[in-house]
Amino acid sequence: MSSKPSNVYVFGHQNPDTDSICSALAYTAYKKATGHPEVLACRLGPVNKETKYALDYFNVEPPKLIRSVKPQVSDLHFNNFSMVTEQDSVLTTMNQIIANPGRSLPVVDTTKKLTGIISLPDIIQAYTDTFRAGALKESKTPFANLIDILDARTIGRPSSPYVEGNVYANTQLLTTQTLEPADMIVTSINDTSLDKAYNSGAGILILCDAPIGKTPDIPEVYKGMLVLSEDSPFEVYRRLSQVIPIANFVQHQNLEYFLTYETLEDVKNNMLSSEHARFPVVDEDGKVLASISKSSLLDFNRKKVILVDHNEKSQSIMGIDEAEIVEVVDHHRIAEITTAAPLYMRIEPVGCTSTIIARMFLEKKLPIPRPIAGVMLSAILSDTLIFNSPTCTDLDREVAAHLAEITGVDVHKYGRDMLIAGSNLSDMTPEQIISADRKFFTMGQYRVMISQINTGDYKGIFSQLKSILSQMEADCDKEGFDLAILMVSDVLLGGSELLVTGKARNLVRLAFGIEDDDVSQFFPGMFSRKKQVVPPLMNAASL
Ligand SMILES: [Mn+2]
Repeated sequence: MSSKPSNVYVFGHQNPDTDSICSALAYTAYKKATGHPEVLACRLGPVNKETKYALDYFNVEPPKLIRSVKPQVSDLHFNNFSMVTEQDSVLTTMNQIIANPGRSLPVVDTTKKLTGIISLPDIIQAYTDTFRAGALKESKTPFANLIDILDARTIGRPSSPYVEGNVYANTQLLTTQTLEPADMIVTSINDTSLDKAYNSGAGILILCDAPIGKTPDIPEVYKGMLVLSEDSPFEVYRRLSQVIPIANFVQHQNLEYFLTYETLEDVKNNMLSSEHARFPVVDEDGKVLASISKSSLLDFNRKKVILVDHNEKSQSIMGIDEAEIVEVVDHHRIAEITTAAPLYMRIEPVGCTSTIIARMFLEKKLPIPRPIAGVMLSAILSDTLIFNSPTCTDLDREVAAHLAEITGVDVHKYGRDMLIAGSNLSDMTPEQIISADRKFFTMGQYRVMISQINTGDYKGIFSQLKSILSQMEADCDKEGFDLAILMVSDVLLGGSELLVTGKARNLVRLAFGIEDDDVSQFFPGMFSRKKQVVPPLMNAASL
């Protein structure tokens, strides 16, 4: 329908981190710069605090939040655009219904807004009603319908765009009868008592059996309008009952129609439970675009997607199986991807997707705008924990140095500020800090709870130390635990501070050498609860 190519959605994984958000933005910028205006940066979840810091810092709008790429009504190939207005005649409408499978048509106003639906059973009524003299007038029939359906020539003009008088046959008129100027007489040009019609006072004469190109002699007394038809009076009478507008037969209640954003899955289910066979499609402004039937649902465009920072469907968007993956740019393992058609894939064992995207800009010698350099740099600093992660490569460092030059930021200071913004403990309550990630263990005769929290600012914990410790103690008392430990892991300092409380303090002394009168201690290189905290405690508990 529209010539505008449909969107290609670019997004990272669910629960998006900074790389997923920033790489979607950066890759969209790259695609636009290489001649693909149809790409749209998206995200599958909320922007976390760290990412928000980065976007705000470089003044970049977050990508559009999307929930699903299931095919929608807007992805269908519409091919039936037939619709009528309430002014359209019964005959025109009937012909349109017959020409279009589905036995019904959308009825629209002059702005194409849906006003109702007309179906075959509704319109049949117009054919079975007996024709009365006042039928056209009562139905407010547009004069244009009459001229159109009689395929008539006219001499003179009607005084109103609507039929406002009665319709009579000349043969039924008494010689003495006087009609209104708005009245209409049907007769034949061969009628021997034509004078009676001309003198009746009626303002409109329908002259049947009128040969093409021949104008009848009009008596001077007649000042009205002539409607000339080649057909016989019998045929004209038959059609007159069909010139009335459909307005009175249109259904306005309980309309069944579909909106462009509904999924085809929902549409299919609704169609199955409906007694109708054809349904209008309405856009967000209420305008009718087309109409669809069950068979229309087979012909649709899959949504096109570009995955960044992930390639596993389980980490991707709802409906991914029904979409067309056109590209993947990622730095994770390849797990399970299968596609119907070949695609562009670029997977490199580097620390961050944005490292790959920045390299693509550089390979094509495309200038990198500062905000885009900023978000890519943020992604690299986030994914590599400011180059500290074992996944960080020389390429990440090289690319980051280049992006730092473009943005002019101090990489280490900026990175640290960003990580701290993302893991700011000062706006969390002690309860939130302890319960964010807590696991429970039974160790011999002891019951132990171990919480862990990651931060870029472990020192932030000390301002709340007392209230956190008393919360841990309260939890122990309430739930019958012998020991509570909180691991505050700081990726920048490369280790964890262990906060301990509870009556089984002897376990942490045996396992970690924390003396009974110390409430906390820092352990460089300690990050894993499972590998570095639990086993020594288990050993201590079994002594
Ligand atoms: Mn990543």
